[in-house]
Amino acid sequence: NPVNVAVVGATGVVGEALLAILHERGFPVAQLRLLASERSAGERVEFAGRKLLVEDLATFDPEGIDVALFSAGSDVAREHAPRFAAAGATVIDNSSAFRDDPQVPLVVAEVNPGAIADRPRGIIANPNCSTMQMLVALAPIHRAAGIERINVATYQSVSGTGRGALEELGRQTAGMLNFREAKCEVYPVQIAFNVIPHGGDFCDNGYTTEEMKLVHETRRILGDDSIGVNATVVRVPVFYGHSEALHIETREKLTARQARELLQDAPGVEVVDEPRGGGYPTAVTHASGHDPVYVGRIREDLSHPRGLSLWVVADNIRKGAALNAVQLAELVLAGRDGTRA
Ligand code: 2RA
Repeated sequence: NPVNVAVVGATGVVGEALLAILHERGFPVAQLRLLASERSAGERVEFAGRKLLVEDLATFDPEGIDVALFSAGSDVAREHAPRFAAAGATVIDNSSAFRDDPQVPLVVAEVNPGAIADRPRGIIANPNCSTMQMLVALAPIHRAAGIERINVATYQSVSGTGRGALEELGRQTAGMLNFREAKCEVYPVQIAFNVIPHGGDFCDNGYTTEEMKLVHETRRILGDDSIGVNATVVRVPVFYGHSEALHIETREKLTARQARELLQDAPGVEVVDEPRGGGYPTAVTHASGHDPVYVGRIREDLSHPRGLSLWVVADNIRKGAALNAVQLAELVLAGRDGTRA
């Protein structure tokens, strides 16, 4: 049966993708309410050929909302998600606000969908985009051979930082091609024609919060605190699509062929792995605007008897955020009317 849906952060990059994906997937929407900050309230956003009014979150009464999709940052989620849940909505939050909360399941639709059943706070947390794509690729390998250690270097597109970062990359690129100085407002240093080894904030241990998300979220979602994760997060001058170079060590030996076959059958994965120019996935040629997590460059690590290297690419706004949130909402509805997805 159609349900009443609220999208909080409706004017953001992920908010826009949430609306597009709800429509594309024919999510059964009865009433759709678009919520954002006072600054954005009053704008109109398109959904299914209609222009809907964006309302002010601060004064919105969530009574009657069945599913609330939040993509408005941690502060907004902490302040408003509990009141939506208290009013009876199931909240699916894209921020990091509740990812460490034992009373809030942290769920990747293809990896641990059953976890959504236990949500005492009425809130479900969507993992970080970089974790999402990594675990869609690694979960099948972990189940088959047990993963002991993951070394990951990410190449994260600027859309992960938001609309302002997309504009900054565009402005700097055009400016530099016209011999103008690069103005840095969103990033601490120039992003055009550069790569920046910094995502989020710095921690006392020398890692950044973006890197520590990969550590904590991986262990929680795979349910194994013994997995070692060593991450380096890098921002790259790409608009959409995160790429990741993974080097893993498995408990049992897995050959490249076995890994490739596992991944070819894995839900949400598309293997692009040919030893030729273009025989691998990239943000521009494959991921941007599409739903699968693409995996290529699958090879046995020459330096370790049970090592595997692979290259994982996905659209960080779609599968990395909006698509998974809608998939979780579909699972909630399926669970609601008893027909397990
Ligand atoms: C980023 N994963 O890419 C973070 C937030 N989306 O900046």
